[in-house]
Amino acid sequence: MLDPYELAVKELVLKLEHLIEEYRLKGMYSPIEQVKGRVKSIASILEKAQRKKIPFDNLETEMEDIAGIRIICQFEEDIERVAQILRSRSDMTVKSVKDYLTNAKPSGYRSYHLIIYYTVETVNGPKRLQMEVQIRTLAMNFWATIEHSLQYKYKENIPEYVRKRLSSAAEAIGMLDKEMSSVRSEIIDAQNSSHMQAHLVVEILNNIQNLYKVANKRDIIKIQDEFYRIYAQEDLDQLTQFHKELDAIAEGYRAQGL
Ligand code: 0O2
Repeated sequence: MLDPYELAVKELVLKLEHLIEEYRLKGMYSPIEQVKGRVKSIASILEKAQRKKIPFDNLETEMEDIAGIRIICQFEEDIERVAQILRSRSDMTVKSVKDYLTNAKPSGYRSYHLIIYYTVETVNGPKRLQMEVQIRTLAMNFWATIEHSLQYKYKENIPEYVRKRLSSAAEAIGMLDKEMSSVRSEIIDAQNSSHMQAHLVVEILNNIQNLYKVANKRDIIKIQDEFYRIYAQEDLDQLTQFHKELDAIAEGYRAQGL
């Protein structure tokens, strides 16, 4: 029974990781920072079925989180953006939403959950499954991971003093997310510049490597030295300009070759 769920998790993680790559290759900020996925363990499925009195035959319809995807964002604003991206995708349909951002759980848990329908191809043809997608910030995830690990130890009976600490930690996490949001645009600018710089450097080095096949060695060494000089200045504009000039030089050699 769990096989199609394994496939669904693998597919969605791959697709969403590819989305992150696409944003980065285009020099754009990715609202998704990390993606994780899991199929619920059999022990956990049985425990939940017992707790919620779900008959075995109804597991697939009544247990919505047999397959789960967790999307981690840097900023709280990214969560809504990611939810929009998922809503607009043609490979899934949103069944329902649980907004624990505006309505945090009494424990302090905050996250945005979507239950989606997703179809996988199996040897018996297409199979439509339900999956739970949890979207939260890095900070919210930190809190939820720690709190979840305590649930294993204490089950329902987390001691009062620990519960209080967790509750104030949840408030601190909320404030941290707000603080980070207030400098979001500066952080995004800095991250975009650093991704763009890394991308430009790779392109320039590829160009120089290609020039080795066609240009004379003395010219290439001059170009290489110029690259080192500009690279050391850590100036994105100069690097962009150098990249353009190098493109023109490479084009010149290509034309000569024709
Ligand atoms: P797992 O796989 O161990 O994470 P529930 O009745 O609360 O068990 P329900 O009604 O199916 O679950 O939906 P809900 O409340 O949206 O919870 C679904 C999942 O959200 C949980 O999965 C957790 O992963 C996460 N979650 C919900 N509440 C909390 C919370 O207070 N703390 C933490 N850390 N996570 C929470 P499971 O079933 O616990 O399984």
